[in-house]
Amino acid sequence: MRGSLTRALTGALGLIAAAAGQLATAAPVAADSVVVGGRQAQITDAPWVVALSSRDRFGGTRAGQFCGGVLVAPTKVLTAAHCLGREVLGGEPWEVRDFVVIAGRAALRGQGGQEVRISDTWVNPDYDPTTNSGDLAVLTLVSALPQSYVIGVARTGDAAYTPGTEADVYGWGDTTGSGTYASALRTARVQVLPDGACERAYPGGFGVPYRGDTMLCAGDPRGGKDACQGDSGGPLVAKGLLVGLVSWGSGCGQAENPGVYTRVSAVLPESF
Ligand code: 4AZ
Repeated sequence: MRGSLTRALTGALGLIAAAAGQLATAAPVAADSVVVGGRQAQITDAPWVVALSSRDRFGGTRAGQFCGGVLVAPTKVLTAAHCLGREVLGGEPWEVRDFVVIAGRAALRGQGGQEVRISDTWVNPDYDPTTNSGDLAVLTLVSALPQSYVIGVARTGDAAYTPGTEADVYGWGDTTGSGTYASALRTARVQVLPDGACERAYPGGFGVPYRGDTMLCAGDPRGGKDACQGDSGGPLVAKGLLVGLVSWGSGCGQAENPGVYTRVSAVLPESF
C-alpha cells in the first residue's frame, strides 16, 4: 500500500524518519516469514477477522483488500484509524463508493462469505495521526453478521495483557517485508511483550515514541514472526479475546523492533 515504510513514518517528521526507517527495514526478514513468519488460517477458526476493501481504489486482484478489521458485535467492526485516513482512501470514507467489509472469506479471490457495506464510521477523536496514539476506528455495517462470528474484547487488567502471553495476529498483509501480499488469510504466533521492549525500540527522537497507555507491544523475541504492511487494523488475539489492532512498527519481523498494536481496552469507548 505504501512501500516498505512503516506507519510511524507518516507524521510531521516523515522525511527524516523515513530515512531512518529505510535503514531499519534494509535488514532481511525470515524467508517464510504473516503476516511474516506465519501460516495459513481457516476463516472458520477466526470468523471475526474481516478484510476492508475497495476495488475502485485498490484494484480487484486481491478483492480490493487494504486493511484488516475485527468483528466485535454483529454490526460493529474495529479497525485502525489510520486505515481510514485521507492518504489511504484518497478522501473521506463515505466518499469511497464501494467500501465494503468482507467477512467469512479467507481466500480473497474466492466467492465465499459476504461483502457488507458500511453505514457509519467513527474515528477515535483522540487518535493522533502524527504519533499513531489511539489508532482505532469503528465501522457500522448496514446488515448484521452472525453473532457466532463475534469475538469478545479483553478488558483493562485482563490476564490476556500480561507480558509473555501467547497471542495470534491475523491478516492478508505482506508476508516477506518486501511487498508480497497474501491472497489467503494468514496468522502468526507472537507474544505480548513488556512495554519496555517497545520503549527501547521506539524511544522517540527521530521516529515517534511508543506509549504504553494507548499502545501494546507484541512480537517474537527471536524475530521472524510479525504483522506487516497491509495487516493494519487486523486483530491480535490472546486467551480467546481481542487485545490489539495492528498499528505500526519499524520493518517486519525484526527481533529488536516489535510490532506496535492499538491497546484496545484503553482506547475503545465503554459504549461499544
Ligand atoms: C504497516 O505499515 C505496518 N511490523 C504494520 C505493522 C508493522 C509495520 C508496518 C509491524 O501497516
